[in-house]
Amino acid sequence: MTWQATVLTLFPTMFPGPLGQSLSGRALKNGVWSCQVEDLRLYGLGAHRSVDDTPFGGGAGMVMRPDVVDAALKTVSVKDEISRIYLTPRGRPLTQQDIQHYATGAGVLLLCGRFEGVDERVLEAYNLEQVSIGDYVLSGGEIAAFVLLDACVRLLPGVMGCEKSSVEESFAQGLLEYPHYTRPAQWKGQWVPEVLRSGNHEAIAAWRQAQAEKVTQIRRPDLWSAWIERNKNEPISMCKSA
Ligand code: 6GU
Repeated sequence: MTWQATVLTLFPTMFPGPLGQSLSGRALKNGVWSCQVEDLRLYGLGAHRSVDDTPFGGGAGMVMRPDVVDAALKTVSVKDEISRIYLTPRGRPLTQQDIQHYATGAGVLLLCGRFEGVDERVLEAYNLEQVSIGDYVLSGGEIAAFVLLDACVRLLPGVMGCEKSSVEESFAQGLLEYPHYTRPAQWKGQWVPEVLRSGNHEAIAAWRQAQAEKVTQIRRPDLWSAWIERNKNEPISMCKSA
């Protein structure tokens, strides 16, 4: 069963772009996922295939017309059960939990806006989920679409191999990851922490857990508070991993 990505964009040649490389590229070739791209320009109006217009109420920029976006959404054929998403800095922040939800579903339909945005009425009419990838503004939804798709595709069965369990990595348990080291054991006078060379797997797991907690506390007080809250009923060690 192929995981189905459908992207509606004014820049169809951008896709699959970086996702045609490396692990996601191989998975695409192997039919683990598909990337159907729909050119919004084809639904534009008049001789110039116009897709946008000036905002009611005035102000800077252009807004994508609801009739144009509607025509495109009506035409694309996707399974009923896929998530329909509009990528926008006004959306709810995307989390690893969302990614796991999308990746375990049948696929996603992604509407990429350009200009100032898309007319609100068509977003409501199709009840699109509105999702943002962070608190900064991109010039369009396409790069956000790459981010969302990359994060999903790497979780699809067979894509990542067993390099790393997706259970162990950052955010899966709500903490940032512990630091990594490889050879040489001493580099520019700095040793790899002794415990990691000890062969004591229990001690290594405990050290990594402590490091994960420490770095989360320092860099992400928001994640740390949430983690404390979730684990406050865990007796003695809060170490649940390893
Ligand atoms: Cl999803 N789109 C755009 N244009 N800018 C963003 C974003 C999305 N997420 C954060 N900034």
